[in-house]
Amino acid sequence: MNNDLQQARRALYQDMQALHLSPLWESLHTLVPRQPTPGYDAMLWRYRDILPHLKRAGEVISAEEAVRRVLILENPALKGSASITRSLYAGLQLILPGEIAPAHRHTQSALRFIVEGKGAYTAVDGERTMMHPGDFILTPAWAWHDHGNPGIDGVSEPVVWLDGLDIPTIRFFSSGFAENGDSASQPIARPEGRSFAAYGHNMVPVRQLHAGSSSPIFNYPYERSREALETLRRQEEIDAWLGVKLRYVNPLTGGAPMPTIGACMQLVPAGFRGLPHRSTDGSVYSVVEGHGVAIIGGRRFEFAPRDTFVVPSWSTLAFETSEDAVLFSFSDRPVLQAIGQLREEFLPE
Ligand code: 1HN
Repeated sequence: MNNDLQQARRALYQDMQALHLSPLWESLHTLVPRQPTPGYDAMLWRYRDILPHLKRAGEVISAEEAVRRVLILENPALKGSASITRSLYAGLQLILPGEIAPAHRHTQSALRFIVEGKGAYTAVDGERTMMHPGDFILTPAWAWHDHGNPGIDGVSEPVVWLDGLDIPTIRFFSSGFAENGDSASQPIARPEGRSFAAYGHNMVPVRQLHAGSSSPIFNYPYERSREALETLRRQEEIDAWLGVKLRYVNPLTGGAPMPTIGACMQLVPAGFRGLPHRSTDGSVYSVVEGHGVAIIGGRRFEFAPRDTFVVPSWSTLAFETSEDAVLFSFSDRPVLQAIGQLREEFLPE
């Protein structure tokens, strides 16, 4: 290109700046990439490394003062944004015996995946549920929620869970609202176990059907998910990419439990040498049982129980295990599905 033309272009861009105009032709290729460029990293957080810091947080701030005592798992490439992927937030929350995390609600949808400890409950829209390791618990958008740790059966111990929220998604849409409750613990309107009895057994009430866009089940107990995986692994061929993998569903729709977040539980049997797969949803994994390796975009991440790792959009993922491993995962899949952006590939090697 001749010098005059180059100068004329630069001058044009310069003069356009004052009017907040910019030339598409200079950025077209990055705006419309040939394939996803996630712009965030694959990463694994070892529970063993996090726990001492979580314990220290328990010494320096109460749940009451913190409102939520959480260490955010922030993607190193998205520093300062409280994001683990571009659309999702994750953090590890600690509640000590006797503490209450006060009632509030917000338009962000949340999930809790219980990592360690017992004796804590969460209350969601008037119903409490005790939390056990491996339970998948929902706090749908705009549902009142508070947590407490009164202990159970004479056991009084710290309880830790993984929070997953659609905070970056809601920030993207500028649609966030929040309010605090009148009291620390919300009033209880229904006995514990009501929603699971009504919706958790492949049956739904004939009258007074739950309304709303999230699942009426708000605790999917680990006991049930684990048993299902165990039965299937004994009876069925193991998928060469995934092992045995089940998706959590809203029993009223068959779709995802919440509009913005999908979740799965999978069993990867001992000695598995999985084939790689990839999809356009960015996923966060929490290891429930077992040791193994997650090979993400060709990099090996050794995992142990209670570790968390993130698999960016369109990065390949393959598993290798030395023992049975059980993995919980959540992602923005329902959003991608709703807007026609979900693509996945199961690769031959
Ligand atoms: C929240 O409400 C909880 O209720 C946890 O436990 C983490 C992160 C950002 C905004 C709200 C909870 C959160 C949160």
